[in-house]
Amino acid sequence: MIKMKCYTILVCLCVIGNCFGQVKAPEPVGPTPTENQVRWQEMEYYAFIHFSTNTFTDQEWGYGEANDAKLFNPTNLDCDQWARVCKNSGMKGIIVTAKHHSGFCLWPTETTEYSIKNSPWKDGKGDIIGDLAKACKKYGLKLGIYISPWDRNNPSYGLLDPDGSAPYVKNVFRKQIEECLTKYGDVFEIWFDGANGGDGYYGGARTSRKIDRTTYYDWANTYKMIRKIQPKIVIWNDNGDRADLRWVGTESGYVGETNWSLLNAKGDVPHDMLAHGVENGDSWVPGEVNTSIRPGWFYHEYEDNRVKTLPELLKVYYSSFGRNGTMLLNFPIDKTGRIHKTDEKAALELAGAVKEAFAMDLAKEMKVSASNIRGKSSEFGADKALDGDKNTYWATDDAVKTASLIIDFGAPKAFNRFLAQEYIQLGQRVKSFTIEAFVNGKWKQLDNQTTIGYKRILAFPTVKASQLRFTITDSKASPVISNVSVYNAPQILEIPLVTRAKSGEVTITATDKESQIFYTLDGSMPTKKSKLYTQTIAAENKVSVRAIACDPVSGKSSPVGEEHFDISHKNWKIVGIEDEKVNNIIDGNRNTDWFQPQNNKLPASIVIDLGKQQNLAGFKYLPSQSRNAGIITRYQFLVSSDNKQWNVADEGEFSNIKNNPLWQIKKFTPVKGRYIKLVATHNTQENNAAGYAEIDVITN
Ligand code: FUL
Repeated sequence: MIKMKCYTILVCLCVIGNCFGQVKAPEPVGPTPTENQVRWQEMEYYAFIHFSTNTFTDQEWGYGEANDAKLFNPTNLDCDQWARVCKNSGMKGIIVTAKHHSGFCLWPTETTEYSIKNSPWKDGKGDIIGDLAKACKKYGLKLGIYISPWDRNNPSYGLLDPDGSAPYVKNVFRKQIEECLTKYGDVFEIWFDGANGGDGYYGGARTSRKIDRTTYYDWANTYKMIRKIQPKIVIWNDNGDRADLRWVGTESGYVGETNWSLLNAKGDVPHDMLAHGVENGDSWVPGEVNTSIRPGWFYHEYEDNRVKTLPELLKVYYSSFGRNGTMLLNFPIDKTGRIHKTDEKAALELAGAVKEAFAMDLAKEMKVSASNIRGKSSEFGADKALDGDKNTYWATDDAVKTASLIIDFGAPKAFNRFLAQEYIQLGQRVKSFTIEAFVNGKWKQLDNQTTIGYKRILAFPTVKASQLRFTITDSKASPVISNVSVYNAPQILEIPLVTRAKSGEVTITATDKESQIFYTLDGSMPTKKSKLYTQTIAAENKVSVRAIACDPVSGKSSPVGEEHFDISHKNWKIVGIEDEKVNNIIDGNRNTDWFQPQNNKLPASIVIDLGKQQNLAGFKYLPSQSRNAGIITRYQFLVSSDNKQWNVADEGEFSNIKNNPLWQIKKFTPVKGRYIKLVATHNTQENNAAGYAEIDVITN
């Protein structure tokens, strides 16, 4: 009898509790983010700034040559301009290459003479990190620091004391970190690049030094020091001990559609884990998507017309923000010391397009119902996913791992974007979900995806419907959804693709077959009054093609697509290789490629007969775009008039090509020649493969 009374009392208490929202919140599931990681994730979008001696030597990786310091002399450096552009672009912070691989420091460090102290800029009395810290404060941006562990200039880099400790780590690397983290106020993120190449001018001598990047830097103690100085910081590291953030395995600007903010604390992290995380990982290690607004990380004048277009930047946006990642977009500072106007324009255009796309949340204040609500409590109701409050959420009963939400727009509404967020403080749970539209009396599936995490944004063809159903089809535990929103983003037409075949014929294609294409051949900006593209264009000489795609119905135009072609390959012949497919290297199609025969050893050469003498001022190499193999890292480029007497026109490295396998452009002192020879001496895998998508020349 007493038991019955107790049970009755218990049930009454639950009911009363229920009425007063006393239903317990869900317990966390798996690893959860630290406060620092939540704060970082909510930044969502911030800038990289690459600026160093490389800017003045036109390199991607400086060799650490002492003389380069004397070249560092920006004529109009303005950190306020950097901060203003980033702020106006909607960014929340700036991570600056305080020290890149060359070892050159942008602040008057006590650890080395290889810094702006010994540059002509401000007679060696400048402090760029200090200037940027002030500019960030002025514009309400957070400051981040990139310090390359690899230092191609420092004499002690890579050496060990008899006790096995590393004098470079103790007396240089950690001191540099300490200086940057103690002298410039709060730092939100510190970034340790994973590149540890080998050769450099260590102490002035051109040698190669190899280290084990997982042990040499004694990361555990380095992290301890960092967290003591800056308790609110997050650490990004692609070297050894797991840090707070992970690289996503590419610099192309995307993370996997399936993206768990989880890794295992120990063990290797192959590319697949970088791209997708680990579903049952034991540590919270979210992905940061880093890419440059241009092909390179540092400024190169020849990339002024290769700044990412709006469609390309939007693709990065949806493939980073929209896939539970953050977006770290790089601006290379130009030789004047400012963000180039073309880069600024591109970043502002992206900000405008994003603002327009997400201006109106069609789900806000709409009627919403859920298939299950935790404890039937209003505290976890479906409306909590639509109230715009990041700290309230729709939750289901513990035993309910699949559930759906139906948003009723009242009347048919056009929409093409869906956004969902998990309340990640309770762990990342959702494994798969679908979205459907109620059209003509039945549910039509719009998309079927996997993870959500901090934020997932889906883009799909515009649909008109009175209801949207969001169904979580599988989850590690009861779902906890803090936000769901729906939008109708305006159409952004893809830029037209401009290619030129070996024959010299130029083809311009638009993604949307209904589009009209207008183009110019004189480098001027195309409009709807320009020439209408109806057939291929003969263009055997140097030519600048610019084109736009126009939607005849909406009247909208795409951003400008452009290509600047040098001499055509019409009379080119590859010498001494029977395989017909070798002509893929000069067919003008970046999606075809050719590889040296398997049994060939490096060094391996490609000789091309240009058909007649040319004034050569450089060359271009594009590695295979379909296979991560045979990517040349070190080369020799020779020129000849008779295919007998050869002269070396250029030699060196394609820096960072492993992470950035794009066009490599090399200029050299002009030389006349009819034959060219590209000799591959090393590749990224240090084996004997050499692959090519395209080889081209630069003439003057
Ligand atoms: C890479 C570096 O080698 C590039 O130069 C650039 O700094 C990029 C962000 O990381 O590992």
